[in-house]
Amino acid sequence: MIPLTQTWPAELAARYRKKGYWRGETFSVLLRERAARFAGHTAVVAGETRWSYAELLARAEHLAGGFLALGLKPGDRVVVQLPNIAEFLSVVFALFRARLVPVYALPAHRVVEIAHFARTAEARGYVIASSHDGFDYRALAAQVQNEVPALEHVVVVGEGGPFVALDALPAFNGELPEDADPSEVAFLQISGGSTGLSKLIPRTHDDYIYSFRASAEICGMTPETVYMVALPAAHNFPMSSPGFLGTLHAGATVVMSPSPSPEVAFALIEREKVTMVGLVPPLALLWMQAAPGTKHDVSSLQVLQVGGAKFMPEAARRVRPILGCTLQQVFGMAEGLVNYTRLDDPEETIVGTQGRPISPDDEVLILDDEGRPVAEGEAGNLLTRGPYTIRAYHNNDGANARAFTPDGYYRTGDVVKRTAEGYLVVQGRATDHINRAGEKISAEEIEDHLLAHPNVFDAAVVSLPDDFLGERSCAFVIAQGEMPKAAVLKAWMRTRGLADFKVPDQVVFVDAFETTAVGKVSRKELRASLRRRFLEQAEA
Ligand code: AMP
Ligand code: DBH
Repeated sequence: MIPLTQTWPAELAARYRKKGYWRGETFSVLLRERAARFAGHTAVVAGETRWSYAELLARAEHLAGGFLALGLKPGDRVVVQLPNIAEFLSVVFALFRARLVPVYALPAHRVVEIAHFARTAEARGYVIASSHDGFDYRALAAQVQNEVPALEHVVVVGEGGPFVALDALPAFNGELPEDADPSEVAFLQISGGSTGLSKLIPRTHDDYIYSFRASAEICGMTPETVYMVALPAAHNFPMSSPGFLGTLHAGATVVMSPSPSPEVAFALIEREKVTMVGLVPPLALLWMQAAPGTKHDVSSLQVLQVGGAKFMPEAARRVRPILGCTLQQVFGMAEGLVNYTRLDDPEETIVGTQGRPISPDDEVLILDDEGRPVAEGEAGNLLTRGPYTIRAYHNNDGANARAFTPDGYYRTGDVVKRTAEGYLVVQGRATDHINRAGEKISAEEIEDHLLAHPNVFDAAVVSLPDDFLGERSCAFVIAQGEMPKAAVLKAWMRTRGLADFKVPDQVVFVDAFETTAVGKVSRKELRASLRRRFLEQAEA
C-alpha cells in the first residue's frame, strides 16, 4: 500500500506547534474529552434519533471494535458514502478510534467516482446506507466491487442485503489500538477536481483540528450553538467550516437535515431552534424566496454562512432584511485555506468580500501569470500555504507537480483581489472547471466521457452564467455519423455511472471548432472562445 503522508518543513511544523495551532490532539482524544465534559448534552439530532455526547462515544467505540472484528486492519482505508444521518458521526469516529482512514465520498457519487476513490486510496472497506433518495447503494456497492475486488468489506447502515449491516458487525474481544500520532494522516478528503477525476487530499489530525477549532472560535460557537448540516455532511464546508466537527469541538449540538430544501430545513430549524447553518448560493436564494411565506418560525437562526461559490453582493445584501440573521461569507477549499467574513465586520465587508484567512500564519500570494506579485488591489492568481493547507495530494505526481510550487505554495486556481484590510474578493478562476452551485466539475473529465460516444467526434465543456446555479455546464459537440439528440446524449451520459450533477445542463452542436492560423488551439483557449462566441450570440 502506498503510505499516506502529509509533511510540512520541520521549521514550519515547529512554528505551528509553538504558536499553539497544532496541539497534538487527535479525533479520538477530542471525542473522549468532549464526552467527559458534556456527557449528557445532545451531540447529534437526526430525525427521531438524539444522541448525547456519552452515547456518541459509546457507539463509536463499539463500532470501532466491530470494524476490526470484521477483518479491517489499522491503516486500512474505508470509503464512507453516507447521507446526513446520525450514523455519519458514529461511523467516522469509530473509524478514527480503530485507526482506520475514512475516504469521504458524496451521496451523489456513482460507480465511476467510487471506483476511482477505492482504487486510488487502495481501500478495503466501504460504508453505505442501504438506500437514500430512492437510490439503492447496495447495487452500487456490488458494481464497485466488481471493478475493484480489493474493496472487500461493504458495511450497510440499514438492511444489509448481501452485505453486513452496521448493526450486525461481529463481536470484538480484542483491544482497541493505541491512539494515533497527531501528525499522521487522519482521513482523505476529495477535491472538486479541476482537471480529470477528483484528487485525494490527505489531512492530518493536527492540521484539520486546528482549522475547525479556529473556525468554531471565529464563528462564536458555544455549547448552546445548534448547527444544522444542510449540505452533504461529507463536503468539507459543513464538515469543518466550522461544520459538525467545529460544533462537536465546541460541545454544541449538530442537527442533520436530510435535505437542504426550505420545506424540510425550516421545520427542523423551528423544532430544534437551530442557530447556524451553511449553504451554497443557490440554496441561500431559495431560502430567501421561501422565508417570507413560511409557516415555520425560523427566528432562532443567528448566522447564515454562504460559500462554495461566489455569492453576489446583490443577493448578499438581502440576507439580513429577509432572514433576520447575520450573513457570513465563507471561501474555502478542501485542500486547506478557509476565509471568513467576521460576524462583527461592517455590512459592506460582509456583503462585498469573501472574507479573510483563519490564521495569521496563512500565507497568501496574489500573482500575475508570469508569477510576479500584482499591484495592491489588482486581480491575480491566488497561491497559499499555511498550518492547514496541504503540501501534496495522495498518489498523484502529475497533479502535485502542477498544483504546488517548489516552495510549497498551493496554486488554488482562483483569481482574487485583496482589499487594504486583507479581505479577498473572488473574481473568477484560472483553471477550467464549472462551479455548478458549489459542485466543481472538471471540463476534461466530462469531455472524456462525451468522446466515448460513437456519434461524438469532439467535445468541449464550458461554464455559462446561470441565474440560479451561478454556473451551468454546456457541452459543445461536433457530431460524427448520425447527429444524436441533445436529450439522448444526456440520457446516455447518465448511463455512464457518474454523478448526476456532472451531466451537461446544455448541449450545443457545432460544425467545427475554430483553429488559429497555426492550426492549433489549446483546450483552454478553445473553451474560452466557444464560451465567448456563444454569449455574444445569446446577447445579440
Ligand atoms: P473544492 O476543490 O471542491 O474544495 O472547491 C474549492 C473551490 O470552490 C475554491 O477554490 C473556489 O474556486 C470555490 N469557492 C469556495 N468558496 C467560494 C466562495 N465563497 N466564493 C467563490 N468561490 C468559492
Ligand atoms: O467549496 C469548498 O470546497 C468550501 C467552501 C467553503 C470548503 O472546502 C470550505 C468552506 O471549507
